[in-house]
Amino acid sequence: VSLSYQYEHFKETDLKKVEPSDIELPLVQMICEDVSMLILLKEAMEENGWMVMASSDPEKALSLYYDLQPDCLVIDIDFTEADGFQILEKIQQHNHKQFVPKVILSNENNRHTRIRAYEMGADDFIGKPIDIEEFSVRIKRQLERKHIFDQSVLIDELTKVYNRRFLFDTLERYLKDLERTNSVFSIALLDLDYFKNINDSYGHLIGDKVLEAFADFLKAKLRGSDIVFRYGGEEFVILLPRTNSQEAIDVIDRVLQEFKTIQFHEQGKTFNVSFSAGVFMVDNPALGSQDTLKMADHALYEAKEKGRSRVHG
Ligand code: GH3
Ligand code: MG
Ligand code: MG
Ligand code: MG
Repeated sequence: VSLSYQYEHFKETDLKKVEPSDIELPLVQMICEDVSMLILLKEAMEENGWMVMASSDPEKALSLYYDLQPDCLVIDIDFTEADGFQILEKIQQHNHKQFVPKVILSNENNRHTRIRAYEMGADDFIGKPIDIEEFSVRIKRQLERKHIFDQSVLIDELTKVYNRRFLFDTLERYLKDLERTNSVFSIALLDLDYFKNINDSYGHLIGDKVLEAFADFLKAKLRGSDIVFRYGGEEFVILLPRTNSQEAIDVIDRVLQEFKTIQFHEQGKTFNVSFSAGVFMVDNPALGSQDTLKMADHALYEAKEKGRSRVHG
């Protein structure tokens, strides 16, 4: 009883201000043939609180790069056998939409090599001998750039929850996991009721405030593992990992019962807001992300049809 109380308490107070991306430490991948330097730089970076994945074998490093999706890649191009630039070239060829800053280290700290590195897409070039302190600061800058990029690409500006683009990425990942590990999940599509009336009565700025408050409320009331996305206008999606249909309906209904009692005060008037939700449990990996959303949308339609302010599964 006391454990579950602590968990309840923790999730309501502490987790709501923490974005998933803040919980994870930055991951730096380093490729370098010189093992003593590799160890030196790895230790320096770990002292900064970053995770470091280091390897001296270019082929292994490449496959690790795709598996781990690091936040920064450091390549020492001074290989005795291989052409270090080829590593950068191969990575650039496979570059999907992800942005990963790449830092080149080399003994050849000359104009020609630097230009070649930048032309091939390097974000920074550090000549040897390496000053550890300067190295740390320069990597830190790259990690900051990566963080800012991820935030701007994945987060909805108004509500600060994840955006639609990240929903589809995440959904694809969940569907792959389902195929591999059989881990079912549920998806909920939430749509605020009569939202147009709020805009019409109080103006769009107040409408925006309600959307922000709703997103904050969802983040505060859901479990840390549930992820909130803004799907569009006044529609939100929640992904509930390892949650069956009935559990998901119960969770979303509990949120609804609490949310609709909140009183918004504006222009001397008081109003309440409710939402309708469609819940769908995903246990068939053959469904694509579009179909998955369609199923949740059908359920939402039912909830609206049956009179709104309710959850339909
Ligand atoms: P119901 O869902 O219950 O059927 O009614 P509704 O009035 O919520 O539905 P409808 O889809 O007709 O209207 C949604 C409104 O949401 C229309 C649009 O102007 C408003 N809206 C969409 N995005 C935003 C936004 O970012 N800010 C504000 N203030 N309003 C928005
Ligand atoms: Mg809508
Ligand atoms: Mg509508
Ligand atoms: Mg609506």
